[in-house]
Amino acid sequence: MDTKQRSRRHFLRDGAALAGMAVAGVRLAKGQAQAEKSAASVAGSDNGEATAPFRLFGPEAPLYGTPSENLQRMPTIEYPFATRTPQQDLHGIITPSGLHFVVNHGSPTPDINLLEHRFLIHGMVDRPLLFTVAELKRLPSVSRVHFLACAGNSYVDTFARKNLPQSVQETHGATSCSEWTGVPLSVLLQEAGVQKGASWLLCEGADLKKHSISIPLTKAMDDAMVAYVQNGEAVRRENGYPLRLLVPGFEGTRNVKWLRRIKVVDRPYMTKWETGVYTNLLPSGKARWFQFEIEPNSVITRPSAGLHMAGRGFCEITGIAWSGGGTIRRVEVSTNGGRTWKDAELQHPVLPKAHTRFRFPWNWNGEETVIQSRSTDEWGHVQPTLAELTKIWGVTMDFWRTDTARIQHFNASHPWTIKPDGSLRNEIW
Ligand SMILES: Nc1nc2c(c(=O)[nH]1)N[C@H]1C(S)=C(S)[C@@H](COP(=O)(O)O)O[C@H]1N2
Ligand SMILES: [Mo]
Repeated sequence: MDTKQRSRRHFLRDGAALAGMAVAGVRLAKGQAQAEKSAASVAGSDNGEATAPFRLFGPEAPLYGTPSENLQRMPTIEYPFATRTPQQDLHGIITPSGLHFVVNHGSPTPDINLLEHRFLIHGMVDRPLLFTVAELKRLPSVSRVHFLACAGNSYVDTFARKNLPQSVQETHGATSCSEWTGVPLSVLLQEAGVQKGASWLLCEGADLKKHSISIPLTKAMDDAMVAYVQNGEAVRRENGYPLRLLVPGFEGTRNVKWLRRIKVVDRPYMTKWETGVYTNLLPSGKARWFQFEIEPNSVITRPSAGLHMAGRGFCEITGIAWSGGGTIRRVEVSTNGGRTWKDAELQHPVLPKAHTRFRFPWNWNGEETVIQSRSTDEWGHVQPTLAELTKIWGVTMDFWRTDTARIQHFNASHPWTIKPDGSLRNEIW
């Protein structure tokens, strides 16, 4: 019997066993058909027959594997070159590289030749240095798990798209977490010899519009790195191949992709991205700016808006928490619209400046309710509710709703409403 026949037999036998299970059986069969269809197209089968999934195993497997289930990033409305992570479909704390969110500021991902790429350190240094990627890879390296979050995460689409159907992918899809490997920036700066009086770095990418931004020297000497690996393999092109700056815990925009130049300087350079865009103009006419660190944040990823409750009874509430300030110490969950809070369980490892997975066992009684989470980091900073954040910023609720406002560093506890019919909605309003 060849593999094809054997697989078909198993399929028939299992199918027969499931036939007795009314609803679940039908669903599974449907899902299986879907999986076969996508597997068939991945494997290049021309007829898509029932044995197709088995062609992905064994010697016929593609040399570079393909995902078993076809999850997808989704495009955003604010940038043409931006996509979001499907948080509702992910487990644990690592974001698969192919699902890491992307934000390009108006430039397409550059097609950089590995051998031709150069990285320059100059400015207030004793010895300007020019590296090839191979030369960087000869230097001492480190691997660390860190989240990367756009400062616009958890706001932009939450409010700007208020009339559209929403999911956690839209509201919180601009944070992802990877194991990054690279050279500590402190090693490179020590090699270059930073001169007295230097206090900032101007960092520049090789994209068409040369994204550039200032980093304080103290942070660069602390835990920043020039990364060339993401989750064990070369950084994805859309995430900065062949080199990206990683500034753990700092807003995404400081993490320059396609890094080609660091100039050591004695002041911030007031680039477009730190003055005009990643700032918050307040009603008073003053602006919040140079806010580097991502504050304590968290969101329930399952169940969340757009998903459907499987029925009343047991439901594991799960989600992610993160803080640029360091390690998450505590996550609390409320299942009654914020009236009372209970501790969720933190899944180990709980790593500094990384996504932390939390779980909370719950029984849904079938009634309408609101569920949400809030995190506390190692500094004791607590993620605020929307009312609390409004107070902290000294604004009114209207401020969040102004269509023209681009709000950065929004970290209010995010509520999902569960309707009696089991549907989940985003009703932060
Ligand atoms: N060269 C370059 N670096 C960049 C950007 C860019 O447009 N060009 N976007 C920044 C912004 S706003 C964010 S949020 C992060 C996103 O990183 P990712 O696309 O790898 O998720 O990259 C930052 N680094
Ligand atoms: Mo960003």
